[in-house]
Amino acid sequence: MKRFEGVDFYGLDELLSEEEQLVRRSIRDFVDGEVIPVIEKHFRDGTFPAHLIPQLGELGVLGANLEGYSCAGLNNVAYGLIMQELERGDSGLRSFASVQGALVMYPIHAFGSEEQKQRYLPRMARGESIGCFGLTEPDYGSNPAGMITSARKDRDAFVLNGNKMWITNGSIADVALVWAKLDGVVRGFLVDKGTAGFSTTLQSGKFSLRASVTSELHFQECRIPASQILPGVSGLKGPLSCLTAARYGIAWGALGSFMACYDCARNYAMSRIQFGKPIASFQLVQAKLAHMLTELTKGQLLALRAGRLKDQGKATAQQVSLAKRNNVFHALEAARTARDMLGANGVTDEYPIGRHMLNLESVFTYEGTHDIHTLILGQAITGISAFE
Ligand code: TGC
Ligand code: FAD
Repeated sequence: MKRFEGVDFYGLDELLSEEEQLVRRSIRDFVDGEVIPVIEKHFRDGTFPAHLIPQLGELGVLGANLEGYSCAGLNNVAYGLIMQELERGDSGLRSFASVQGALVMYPIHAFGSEEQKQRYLPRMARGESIGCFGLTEPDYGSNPAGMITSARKDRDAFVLNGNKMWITNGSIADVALVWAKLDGVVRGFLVDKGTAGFSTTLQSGKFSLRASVTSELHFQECRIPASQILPGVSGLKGPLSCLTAARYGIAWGALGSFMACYDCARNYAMSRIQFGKPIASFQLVQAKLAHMLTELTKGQLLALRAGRLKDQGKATAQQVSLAKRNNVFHALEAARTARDMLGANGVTDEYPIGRHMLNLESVFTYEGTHDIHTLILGQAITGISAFE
């Protein structure tokens, strides 16, 4: 199989450290060797390649940018490059890693008690325990502030009631981080698999992220020890700061899908003959490739700068929104263009483009829809919130 060599039109590799390039190489090789050979079948069958989880742990992918507790402690650019390479394989694999690392391990690391950190983080870093993040509800997606799921204190316990929907990893998770209102204030609760009153159902019928588990979570008088509340945060900024961590990874991840589509379309255009010539020789086809490469390069610059700012502790949530919004939009646009460039072959799963294109429809919607990020930027520009 041909080794993927990346796309670097602007010499950005010169801005990466040796360690960052090594990390990227190891995940790139893993994706070429272990993911790409099996992913189309998983997508077709609607199954998650769970056999890869121990290797993700060994490679240090899970919670890679966290310090201590068996986490790799990499910088945010190396972490971003990991997300990029995983999503070049499949958005479902990157989703798994995003949820595990940014949406469950990060909040335990940032807001958990020492006992919670010791109990959950090392096993999650090794891939021995899986997490899911329950924020979205059937009636509250873009507006999580309205959530209905509630918690009430009862002696030495909290009792949860409500339903969460569209939860990645839900049915395979050992622990669910569930956001619920306690006396009207949003709080995070760690609910272990098997707790009485907690059940999950698999959501089927997806044409997108088929190689990823998506579930509903149900809580009915679900009683958890009082020690399972995240002590370090209250209010909506708890879940929203997790989202900022995950959206950063998605800004990089989308570049992986983008590169896979660009690379495939370019190779196809070079070898597909019509009217006696490779289609790559036609000006309209070249224009499509030029547009893709331009947007890919701009997206790479954005992601790299966001990573350097994050490493300096200076990246704002609004800057992350801009990068997620831009990079996912252009990755999806490129996937659709690449699909067109392959003609009828673009609608088969002999090529990865259709799968990336369908996956990116979810990525466009989750972690804040494109329009929600537009409004976050609108507020940053004008100082006026469109949500109130
Ligand atoms: P608002 O009044 O603006 O803010 C409430 C409090 O939160 C703070 N805050 C943030 N903190 C950290 N990071 C952010 N991005 C933050 N945004 C806001 C804010 O400062 C405030 O703090 P305080 O101390 O004053 O209380 O909240 P709002 O209710 O007006 O909502 C704003 C809005 C609409 C932007 C927000 O609700 C939003 O982002 N909605 C989108 C929901 C979303 O993205 N859901 C994703 C669910 S998880 C998922 O999709 C996983 S997919 C699997 C995968 O990742 O692969
Ligand atoms: P809605 O909020 O109903 O939005 C519908 C449309 O209305 C969108 O176009 C939106 O942009 C638009 N809209 C909404 N409000 C406004 C406004 N004020 N102004 C203008 N337009 C507006 N959630 C989790 O908590 N955990 C997970 O692990 C998770 N994984 C997911 C996996 C998949 C495969 C998918 C598809 C979703 C996942 N989600 C998860 C849920 C995801 O975060 C939500 O789907 C997303 O936040 C949007 O919510 P919604 O689907 O209810 O759409």
